[in-house]
Amino acid sequence: MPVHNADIAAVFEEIADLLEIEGGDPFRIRAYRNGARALANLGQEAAALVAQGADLTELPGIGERLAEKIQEIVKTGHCKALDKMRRAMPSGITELLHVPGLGPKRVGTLYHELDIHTLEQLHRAVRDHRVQTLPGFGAKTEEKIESFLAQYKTDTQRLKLAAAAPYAESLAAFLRDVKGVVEVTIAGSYRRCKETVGDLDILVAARAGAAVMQRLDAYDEVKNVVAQGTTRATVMLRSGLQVDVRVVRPESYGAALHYFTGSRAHNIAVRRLAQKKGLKINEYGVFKGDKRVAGETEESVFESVDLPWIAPELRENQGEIEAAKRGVLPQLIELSDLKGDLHAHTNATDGHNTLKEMAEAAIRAGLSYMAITEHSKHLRMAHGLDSRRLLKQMDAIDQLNERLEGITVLKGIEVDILDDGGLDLPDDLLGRLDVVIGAVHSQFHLSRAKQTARILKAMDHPHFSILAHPSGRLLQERDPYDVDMEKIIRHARVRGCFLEVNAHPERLDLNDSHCRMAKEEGVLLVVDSDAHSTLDFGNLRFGIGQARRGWLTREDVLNTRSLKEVRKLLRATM
Ligand code: DGT
Ligand code: CA
Ligand code: CA
Repeated sequence: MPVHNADIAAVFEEIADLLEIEGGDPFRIRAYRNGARALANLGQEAAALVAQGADLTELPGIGERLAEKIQEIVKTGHCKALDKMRRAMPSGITELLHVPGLGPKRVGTLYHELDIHTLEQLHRAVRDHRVQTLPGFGAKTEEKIESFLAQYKTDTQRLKLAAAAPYAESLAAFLRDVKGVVEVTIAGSYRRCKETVGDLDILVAARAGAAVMQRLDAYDEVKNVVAQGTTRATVMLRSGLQVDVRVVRPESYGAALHYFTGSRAHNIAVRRLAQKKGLKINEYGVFKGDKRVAGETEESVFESVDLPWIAPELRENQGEIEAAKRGVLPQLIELSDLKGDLHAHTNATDGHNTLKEMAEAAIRAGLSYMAITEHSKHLRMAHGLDSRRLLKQMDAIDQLNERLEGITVLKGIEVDILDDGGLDLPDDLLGRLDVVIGAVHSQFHLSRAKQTARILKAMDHPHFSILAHPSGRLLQERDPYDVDMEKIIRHARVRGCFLEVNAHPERLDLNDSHCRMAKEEGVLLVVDSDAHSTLDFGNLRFGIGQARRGWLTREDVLNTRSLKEVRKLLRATM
């Protein structure tokens, strides 16, 4: 049974949650959370490391206790300690943690004070206004919980792209190994790099479907088969992810790929073009009467309606067909175009690795420059830097640059934008840095007018160069703050500063449509990892996916440029 890092991480998260609900030792809780995070970001499968007999305690964030548990989970598929904890708590209590505003501590209160351990019970309690009187709660929290529960069902069924990726890729790899299979592609919203996916759509080219269906049944992660025929199946994975599998003959592969990649709106628009030419497009091919005229490749499908191939990320019927007709499709940016990363943290604040480790990881990620941009002092939770500590880090970076070959480390800061639009560190110090990233980490609930004014004011600061995660959203957790993004984008152009496409899987911020808006306004974007560990550079691919959905080319992105050019452009903002 293949055990993925995400499975082990989920066990650790659940242990931490249960400990915290119980009111357990904070250090132990933190250890499990760090471990979960380290695993989720690990570049390789822990199971493989166990198989090689590697010393797991050498991984960041993994101590003796966690290493033992990883071994146990990989070998047995279970964690006895978790099983025991689950027996001691009502099953499903951790579900409550998905409610915004409810951390393990508050869930503990709900459980101990009102014996609430299901969403149903919670819903009833908020309706009866029994929650607002509990210690640590209030009328506002209660309202928030109620409005969330009202729309709960529709939201949680989708999975973040990065969370779906390991499941999608390992199932695709499994199917590729089946005898007679020619090709496998993960289609649907996954291929279009949407930030969340509702289900996976896996397309298989094979001469006979039955063998594929049989093997699919044997896949260990399949929890149950929802529906199955000889060429199609819908299965539910243990992770809760639903997968549609379709098998087609190789001569239909391109047509099926186009059909199952979607989006629906794009498909309809393409079919309409076909109708005008007296053609019919379906998932089996392009037909003129009964005669198949195309369909083996996607290119042939597009060609049949006189279009060039359109990248999946653009297929949302948002003007891509017109652009294709006019021959002005953008040449989309690729991961390999990135030359540097301008947003990363070290263990001087809330990162996990040292300066040197981060720089070495950036080299391994193929980058030739990177900026270290720690949090500033206002962000106490992250142990943000004050002037003295920043100066010390600047010295350390100078020293590292002298010794280290293969990369240049730039000096930066992710400085807090204060409530009044000021920046959290003195001007003369900011002026000595290579890059100043401004970020909103507080006061998310200001009115639109106030929030916009606050950010515009920060951007006016003489040393401001990049606006970090401009909307402040956390996918499925926190809505973007209310702000006039058009105004911010226009202001960025006037000021000559840049907007970030933060590649963190929970952020993907700016989003696709704002990327496109910025591009049209002539504002350069910066695709950054916001790395907090050496493993996080792997997230850049998701930022690139978002950038591609936003029609961005290499030219639209600052950090595809050489260090020399980037320095010049950054200096112009200072
Ligand atoms: P999701 O799963 O909600 O993240 O979004 P998609 O785009 O993956 O949608 P899904 O899984 O329902 O279907 C996958 C693709 O298959 C979809 O993008 C287009 C195609 N498709 C499915 N059903 C229909 C349909 O009734 N009409 C058309 N034109 N296309 C369809
Ligand atoms: Ca889908
Ligand atoms: Ca589907």
